[in-house]
Amino acid sequence: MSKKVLITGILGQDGANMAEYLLSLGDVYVYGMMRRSGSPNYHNIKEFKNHDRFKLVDGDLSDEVSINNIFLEVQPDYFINFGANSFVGCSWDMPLQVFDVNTLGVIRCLEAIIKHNPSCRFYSAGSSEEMGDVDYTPQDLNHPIKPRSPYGASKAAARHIVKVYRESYNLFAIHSILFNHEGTKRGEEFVTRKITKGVAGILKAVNQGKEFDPIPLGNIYSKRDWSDSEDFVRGVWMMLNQDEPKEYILSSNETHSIKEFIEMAFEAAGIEGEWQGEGLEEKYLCSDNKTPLVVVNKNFYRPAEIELLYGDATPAREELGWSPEYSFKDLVTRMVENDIRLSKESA
Ligand code: NDP
Ligand code: GDR
Repeated sequence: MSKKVLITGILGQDGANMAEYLLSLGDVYVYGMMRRSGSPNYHNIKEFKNHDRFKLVDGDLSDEVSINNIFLEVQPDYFINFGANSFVGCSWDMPLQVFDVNTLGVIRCLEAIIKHNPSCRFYSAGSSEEMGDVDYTPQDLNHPIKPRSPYGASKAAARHIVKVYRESYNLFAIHSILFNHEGTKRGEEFVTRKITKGVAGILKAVNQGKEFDPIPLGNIYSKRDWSDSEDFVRGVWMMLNQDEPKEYILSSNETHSIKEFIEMAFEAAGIEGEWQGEGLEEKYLCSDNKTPLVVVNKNFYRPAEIELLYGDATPAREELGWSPEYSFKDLVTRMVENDIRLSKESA
């Protein structure tokens, strides 16, 4: 029998990748929830927006009425919550909105499930930001929850409430920890996309013999465990289709600094660079003519930073049978090539 899947955050990276993956499986109907906007950006869903097994529905995680109405209209078998205010950097500026969407929003989804169909399977995206100032490496599911940002705290609270609802109402409800994952649909404010878009812009300027501004970045020494979002949505679907609602970490089992990402991104574009200076004066220079490609700007520092994230996804690999297709190098190369292609298309 065909399955109906309701996905929040459909215009974002993971929502769009999950919808694309599910539509490719066949016999799955996907309902993508988007919040109202005067000028919605359909870029991430343009390949399947008019697919006959896909439908957009209007709703907002901060609005209980809309979630209930959508749930009743769709009657989903699976409810995947990828909607969130997902940018850590802005979460100090709007902590109440972040908790409303990322934490209370999860409760609103769970309440709709309890009221209307407790057999609906629920997935909500947890984050390595919950781990925070880490005690040991690599981090596994036993690692203490020590968030360093309002965003991390909002996800940690959501993690606890999903567990409470799962145990209290016997729901198939999962909040699993996802380490950083990126890709060609990544939002432009996140550091990886900011770098790859910047690299593409610099390459275009160089090819046209024009001047360019260097990419301004904050802390280039933090380390992240980066994967490809396309690999993760497969893992999430595997988690949702187990016999029991067991939670798994998804990660690459590697960690790399922002500096390494920068080096690999410029290399993918055929631009050779070298580091010079320290602290706020540190720069990545073009090896040929010493023009700055990347500079440090303290405006991009955060009030509190997580210096190292490095996940252990061994249980997901061994028990779920999940394994990623894309390496760190594949990820960076795909993102750079995509942004170079987009920069050629733009005027
Ligand atoms: P994105 O920021 O790309 O997508 C989030 C989506 O949520 C956006 O489409 C946004 O809508 C939507 N949204 C925001 N507020 C609301 C609201 N009030 N009601 C309904 N929808 C809303 O994030 P990702 O796709 O990268 O991440 C998906 C999920 O995974 C998020 O929960 C994120 O916190 C979590 N996560 C992500 C990781 C990563 O590295 N990508 C790692 C760990 C967890 P709009 O398009 O209108 O802005
Ligand atoms: P993160 O991703 O905070 O890990 O959250 P982000 O790309 O924003 O930052 C990663 C690291 O890069 C440093 N950094 C910069 N970050 C941004 N955005 N812009 C800059 O200019 C810059 N310069 C340096 C940051 O300080 C940080 O150390 C992502 C999101 O997808 C969350 O939703 C998700 O939960 C976590 O990953 C896991």
